[in-house]
Amino acid sequence: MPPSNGLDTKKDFMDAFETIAGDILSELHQEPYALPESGIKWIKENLYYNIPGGKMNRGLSVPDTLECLVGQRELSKDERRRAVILGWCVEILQAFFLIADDIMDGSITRRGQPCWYKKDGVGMVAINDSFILESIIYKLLRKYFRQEKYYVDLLELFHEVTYQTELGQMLDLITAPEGQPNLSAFSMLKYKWIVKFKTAFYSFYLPVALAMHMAHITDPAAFKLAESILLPLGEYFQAQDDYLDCYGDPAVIGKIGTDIEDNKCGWIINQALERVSDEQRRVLEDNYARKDPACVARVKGVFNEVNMKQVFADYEEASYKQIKGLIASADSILVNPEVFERFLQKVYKRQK
Ligand code: GPP
Ligand code: MG
Ligand code: MG
Ligand code: MG
Repeated sequence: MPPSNGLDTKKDFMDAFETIAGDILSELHQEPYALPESGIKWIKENLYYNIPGGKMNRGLSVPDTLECLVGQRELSKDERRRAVILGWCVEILQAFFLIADDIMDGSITRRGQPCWYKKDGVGMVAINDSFILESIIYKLLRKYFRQEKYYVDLLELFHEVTYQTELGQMLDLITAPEGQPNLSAFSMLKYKWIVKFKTAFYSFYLPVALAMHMAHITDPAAFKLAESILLPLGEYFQAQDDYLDCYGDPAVIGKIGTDIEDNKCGWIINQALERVSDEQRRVLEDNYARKDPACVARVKGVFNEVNMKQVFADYEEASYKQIKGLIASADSILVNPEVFERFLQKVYKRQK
């Protein structure tokens, strides 16, 4: 369930963005940076264009999780403020990934506006802009957490999760060579590996693990338990993303799907391959990975013939039950299961 004070939390969260952006820009005004005004303007636009504007589920879940973890008492003002900063660090990591991912995937829109690299005058400067966002995470961690005993844990966590995501992105890309469909290179096993690494660690494990560090949890078994529920939840979340890439409404999801054109080893194609006849498989082989709308339509035609909407609806129910089961059997002494329940409710049957 969302927290009872959900609305205030969102407002607090947005207010903190202004503080963070102010921190970054004012440091750049001063020595040793003394960044020329054109650079200040550019970074400001990078920050405001790319960081806010999403669902902010990942970021909001840091204070939300911390609240669950401390149990009965209220968070102090300082604890909340710092959990919110960590939440923004997750959102900044996400913005860094998305700028780069949209270039690699050749995407057109994101969050209902042109992808950053597609904007007039931006182009490949976007690559460097994504690197800058990554660096800003470490500026903020240093500014707000350097004195904490768990500072190194935060650094190591961000570094490890970034590495995991990059490995996932790598396999996502090399399994999808441009214009060269090879459907026999796909499998559900490979799919599960890709999505665990490219999505689940940073989107689900990271926000919870950050809050756990803030709550001074140190038992490795507690982190393992969190992983054992959040990684399957992340897999289900990415399957939804893949489903929405094909069947979602661009006006609602804020992006135009490219997975079929991009030869992606996604959830729908893998599931369809388990259900097609030889003839349907040939249609997929001849039309997958082609940037021609008629080819995309033929691929979608086969998906419809093998009932992928229903297959996904069944998968969604089965995933929900599976994750409910994981939560029910989790050791509640290690982590309050409400942490996982809130996440599950946020993503179950999402349309965007
Ligand atoms: C989601 O894949 C995965 C990412 C955004 C991680 C990118 C990682 C990098 C190291 C750049 P996706 O392409 O399906 O996402 P979307 O549908 O939002 O484009
Ligand atoms: Mg993408
Ligand atoms: Mg991608
Ligand atoms: Mg996608």
